[in-house]
Order: sequence, then C-alpha cells, then structure tokens
Amino acid sequence: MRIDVLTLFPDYLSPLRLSLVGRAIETGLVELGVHDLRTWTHDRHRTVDDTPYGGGAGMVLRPEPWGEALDELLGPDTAPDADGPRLILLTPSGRPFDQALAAELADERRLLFGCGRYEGFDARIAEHARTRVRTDEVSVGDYVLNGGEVAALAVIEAVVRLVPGVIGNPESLTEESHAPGHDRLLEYPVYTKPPSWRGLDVPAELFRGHHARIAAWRQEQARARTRERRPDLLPPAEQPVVVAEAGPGDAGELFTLQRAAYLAEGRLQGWTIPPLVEELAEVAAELPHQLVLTARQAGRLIGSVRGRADGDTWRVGRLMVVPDRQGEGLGSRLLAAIEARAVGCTRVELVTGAASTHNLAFYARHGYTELRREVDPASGVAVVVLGKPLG
Ligand code: JD8
Repeated sequence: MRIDVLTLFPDYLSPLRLSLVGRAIETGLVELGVHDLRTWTHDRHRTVDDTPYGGGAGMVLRPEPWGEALDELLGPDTAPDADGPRLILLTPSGRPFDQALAAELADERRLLFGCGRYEGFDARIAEHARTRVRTDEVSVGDYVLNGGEVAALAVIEAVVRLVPGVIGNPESLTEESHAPGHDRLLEYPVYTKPPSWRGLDVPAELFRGHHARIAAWRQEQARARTRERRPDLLPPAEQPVVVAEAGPGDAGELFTLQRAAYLAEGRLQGWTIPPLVEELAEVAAELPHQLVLTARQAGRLIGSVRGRADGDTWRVGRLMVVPDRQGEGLGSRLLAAIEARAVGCTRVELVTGAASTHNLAFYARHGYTELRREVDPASGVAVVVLGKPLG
C-alpha cells in the first residue's frame, strides 16, 4: 500500500515510522510519503492561508497549493477510478471513521491524506478533488482538534494494521472490538502475572482452566462492559429502556403510540374513546399541562404515561405500551415511575374502561381499588375510577 500525506507539519507524522507501522514501512508492505504543503507555494512567505470570504474568525486554507499538490501526486487530468488512489480529507464535518471504514481503506492500493489547519479547507478543494480522485471527508470523532494530523495518524494506524502481513497473527484481528462481523461487544478484561497485585486479585474463573467457562465468563464480562459503557452497540432489544420526561418533539410519536396502544381498547370500548379520536394537535397541546414520561429503547418510543396534580390527588392517565412490547413489565415500570413523581399528593387516581378486564386486573395487582363507576362524558363509554393512597 502506498500512503501520501499532505500537511503543514510533516514532523507530526514521524510517529508512523515507529512500531508496527514503522516495521510495515521497513518491510515494504507500506510505502509512506509525507509532503509539506508549502512545497506548492510560490510567494516569499510561502502563504497557504487567507481570510474567509463573508467574514468570520481565523484563516482558511487557500485552494491553489492543494490543486498543484494533487497535480503532482496524482499526475495530470486523472478521473476518479475504483482501482485508483483514494483521497481522505480529515475534517470535523466528515463522515465518522470506524472499523468498517478502516477495513474498506485497508483494501486500497493507494491512499492520500489531506491534513488541514486553521479554520479548515476552502470548500472548493474537496469539490475539485472529487473530479480527479475518489474523495472522502472523514472525521475521527465528535471533538475538535487543531488540525488533521492527529486524525491522520489514527486513521493510518487503524488501516495499516489491517493490511495483510502487517499483524503477525491475523486471528487476533477478528477478536477485537468493533471488528466487522464481530459481535459489536467491547473487549473483555484481560489479566497477566502476578495473580495478586496491590490487593487486587485476578478473577478465579481464569485459573480454573475450564475453557468453556472462561469463554462464558469473558463473554459476560464483555457484555456487561458494553451495557455499561456503550449500550448503543448492543442489539436494540438488549439496550436499556430509558424513562424520561417528554418534550414537545415527542408529540408526533406519542400520538402514533396512542393510536396503536388504544386499538385494543377501542375494540372493547368503542372507537369513540378519547385516545382514539384525539388529533395530533390535541396531544401536543396537552404536553405542557401534564408530566408526561416516555420509555425509549435504542431511540424507539415504546411506552408512555402521564400525571397531573389535582389538589392532593395525583391523576394518572394514558399509560400505554406499544403492542409488540406488551407483557414485558414495561407498564408496571411506567406506573411506578409516574407514581414516584406524585410530589405533594397523598393519593393517586386513574380511569380505565369498565370492559377492560385486563387493565382492571393489572391495576388491582398494583394496589388500586375501585372508587366508582361512571360514564365518560366525552365518549359515553362506561369507565371505572380506581385509586390508592400514596406513601
Ligand atoms: C482537520 C483544521 C481545526 C476545526 C476550527 C479548530 C478530524 N475529529 C476531528 N476533530 N477535529 C478535526 C480536525 C480539525 C481541523 C482540521 C480535522 C483542520 N482543524 C479547526 C474546525 C473549527 N478549528 C477532526 N478528522
């Protein structure tokens, strides 16, 4: 693999000549060229930047030196080619760099890296480059660096170590976190001698020599770490359910959840029950007037409930769970969560359909007793008012 780096600070890339990447260069598996952008300036001050059109702080990288650098590194009038070079422009506004992209780039024969500084590149640099070479604008993470060099170091190391022959035991590559096809779990904790250090012992499981048990222990450790540190990596159904206060932005999803969750009630009580006739605007308008909790898993709204104080009575309503997730205890969790928010109230009351035997049994299991039966004025449906003391 041939790698060329364009930068204003060539020395920043010196670490690439160390360790694993350094050996890959020594053994010829990788060729590395680091180029000072000022090589392609022609004025006494070797100027590479200028003030931004439209005003604003800082300086912007001029396009001309980049154009001439590409002319020299790519050769005249090239076109983007699947087998040709690929240009990576590092920028905080780029597509996220990850292991999958690293694996993709490791299959390339030639990579060029453009490291910017100041406020970044004149936007025409990427626009022009795309007419000459496959070009990706890539970011290494949602934090701000002072330039692209550190990012290029990270990308180059992540790519070169995947080049066949660079890592002695390619097996180890498949075991790693984030490796494509790997179970997206973080790595399990590893230990070496001494068996006890500063009062900290190596877990006994690792001494028992029972490989299947060790593998199971490691899997569970990896899963626990992932749950704790990177739940977003877990399959949606394994991700934590997050209960939080709703915001105005939740109105649409709440409206849709309401329609889906109350269909069964509609079949039982009639289609005129308020949850099925309320329009989106009414749902949205109600949000500021009540405490509305949402339950989300991997971003998906799977349940909700609301409560409002009426004197010393906490009135709970719209307890709902998406049909495909009912029967998993989410309703109980939401009910407990909204009851816990009944600050200053001594009792809680709610209403459910008189024909909803399932709901009536559910609330009875949670300590609610029947207070009275009445007809819901809005829908004319028979309902039961249930209640229980709080605290
Ligand atoms: C290239 C100039 C600095 C960025 C004004 C600070 C990547 N993940 C990443 N974070 N930051 C960069 C990055 C920052 C760069 C340049 C990459 C060129 N800067 C600028 C915009 C705000 N200064 C990056 N990959």
